[in-house]
Amino acid sequence: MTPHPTPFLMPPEDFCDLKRAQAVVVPFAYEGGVSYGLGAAGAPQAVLAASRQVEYYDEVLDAEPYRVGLGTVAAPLIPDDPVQMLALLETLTDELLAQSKFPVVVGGDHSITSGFVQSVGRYCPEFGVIQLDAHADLRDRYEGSPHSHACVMARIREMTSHTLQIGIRSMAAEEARRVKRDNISLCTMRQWRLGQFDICRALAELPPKVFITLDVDVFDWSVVASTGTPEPGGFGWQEMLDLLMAIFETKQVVGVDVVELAHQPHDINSAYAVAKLIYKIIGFKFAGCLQKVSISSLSASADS
Ligand SMILES: [Mn+2]
Repeated sequence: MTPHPTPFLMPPEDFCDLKRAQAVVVPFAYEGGVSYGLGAAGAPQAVLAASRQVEYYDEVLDAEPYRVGLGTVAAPLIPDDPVQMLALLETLTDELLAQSKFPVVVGGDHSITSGFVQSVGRYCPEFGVIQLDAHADLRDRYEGSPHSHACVMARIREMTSHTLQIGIRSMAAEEARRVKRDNISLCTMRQWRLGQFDICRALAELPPKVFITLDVDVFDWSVVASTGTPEPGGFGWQEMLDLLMAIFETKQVVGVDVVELAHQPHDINSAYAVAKLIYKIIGFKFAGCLQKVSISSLSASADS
């Protein structure tokens, strides 16, 4: 795999070597599956650029998560055809999962997720998928295509029935019927707000290994404003970090993707929030093996 010339976070050179990296960021700039706003193709580059402003140190974990090894692969040339695009992402994530690395794919639109999940299925005989999203994405087809971003959870449910959807506040009657018929585990934004959804039980019902797909439209616009199909009234920043921390504490998360940032040049906040979110996620994943910053290492860095 080729390393990215300007990797995520720009860690010191030893720490972004792909061979020793435990976490690997994959920029995947595809937007052939969108139905409304454009900008997803520019998102990975904007996130990499914004990541240079993110501090190495995490004040909650009291550690520098990049020290586990945080690499970034070069942005691949992505075919327009959705089937070929999915096959390419599957090959990329296959290679990382085969080396027991923790892949974090930065989209791109949500249609890319089924390529990643396909390879997760190859390495984990049983796994669940947690979708954090404003939309249920359960339509079988949208605008004639089974590969639209509006159908991604329908495709994923063909690979595993163990799914959990959180943050939902926009869906069609066709999708609601499907949720009822197939008894799909789904927490609407309102149920979340009112505390009417038993998240602990829903997590316990999933297999130990899970994949997380995070559509940034799950957030409130005060956190991420630039997204392809925006919906008002989403998750707050700290609220989402607390939910993610709870997931990482109870599940073995094998991979994550963060999709649907639709980068707009006038909005630097959204790309920064996504970059910081990705670094937080990597910190949660490796929280158990991170060394806390000690007084001696602080004085050592002050001397250098
Ligand atoms: Mn969405």
